[in-house]
Amino acid sequence: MEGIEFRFIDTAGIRETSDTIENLGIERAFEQIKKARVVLLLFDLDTSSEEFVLGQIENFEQKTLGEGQTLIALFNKVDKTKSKDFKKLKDKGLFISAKKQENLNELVEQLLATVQNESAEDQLIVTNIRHYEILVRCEESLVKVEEGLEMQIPGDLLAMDIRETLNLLGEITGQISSDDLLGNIFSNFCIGK
Ligand SMILES: Nc1nc2c(ncn2[C@@H]2O[C@H](COP(=O)(O)OP(=O)(O)OP(=O)(O)O)[C@@H](O)[C@H]2O)c(=O)[nH]1
Ligand SMILES: [Mg+2]
Repeated sequence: MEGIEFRFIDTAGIRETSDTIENLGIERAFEQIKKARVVLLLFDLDTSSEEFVLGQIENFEQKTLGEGQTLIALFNKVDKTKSKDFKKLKDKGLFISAKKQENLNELVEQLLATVQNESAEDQLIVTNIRHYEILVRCEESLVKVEEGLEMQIPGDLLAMDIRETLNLLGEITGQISSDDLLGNIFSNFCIGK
């Protein structure tokens, strides 16, 4: 969707049952859920009460899902329930009809939004080799700071490593222009006249 690849995994339906085989399927469903970035929790509106649905959503949010996982509740079969008004579910998920393909564009939008948020927050891409090298050196000096803290070395020595990190970051943000930086520019770019 929009050039982003999604991999959907269809699991067994989750419900209380004493059937051994079905329970194995449900166990597998929970294993997949643990690994998912987005969980689509699909309800059959035609046969579920609002209280049941709300309870399940809360249960998932509090007990099943971990950090960074997004839950999208889907209330399916709206084509069959046109006359009913599900007031308590209004802001809790999307009302769709898989069969009649109703409101699926809204689902696509929400899926894309979760991925776009993730890439903005978690996936900073460093495109410049000079920046990359500086960030590697930043990490080295921060590790030194961390080790220094553990060994309880004097503050002024710690400050030197912290200063070093700041200077390095300054080379990216443009706050300092060291000879190294100029050397780097002259060796990587052809600057004439
Ligand atoms: N009216 C209506 N029927 C639907 C809709 N979505 C699914 N169904 C029907 O519901 C029945 C069950 O659909 P399935 O896709 O097999 O449901 P499932 O939850 O995957 O079932 P299992 O794989 O057996 O766990 C089928 O008869 C579908 O045609 C919908 O939006 N509206
Ligand atoms: Mg199925």
